[in-house]
Amino acid sequence: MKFLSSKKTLLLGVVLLPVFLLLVLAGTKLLSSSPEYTDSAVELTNNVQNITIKAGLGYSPNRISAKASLPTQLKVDTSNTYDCTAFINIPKLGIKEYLPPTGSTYFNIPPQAAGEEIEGYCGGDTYKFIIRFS
Ligand SMILES: [Cu+2]
Repeated sequence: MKFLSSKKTLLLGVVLLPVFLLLVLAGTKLLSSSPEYTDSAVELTNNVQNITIKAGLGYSPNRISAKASLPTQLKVDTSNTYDCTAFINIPKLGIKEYLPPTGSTYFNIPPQAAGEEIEGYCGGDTYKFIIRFS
């Protein structure tokens, strides 16, 4: 009886330990994986960097990688946007304003040093975007 129960315990350990380790590993990976930064919304025209994001139930893209040391224009597009993203707050640029429900709004961003990040928030601080310069 005692032998059987210790064998059972061993079996349980053999089965559960890898499962446990796998879960820990998956959890660690999930925590360490940061959202992907994209430059798909960045376009260089006549040495001006144009960034276009869409506002409406979040900002898209919301992780943007841009080039440092370039004059930059941020274009925020709305299209029937009536949620909190229609209010935009970019503390570093001193911007706090309402966007039209539909349209394009342009903001000038002076050249940024490598490593700088500019964050923008919606009216309720629930949605956020980050432009990372490098
Ligand atoms: Cu919000």
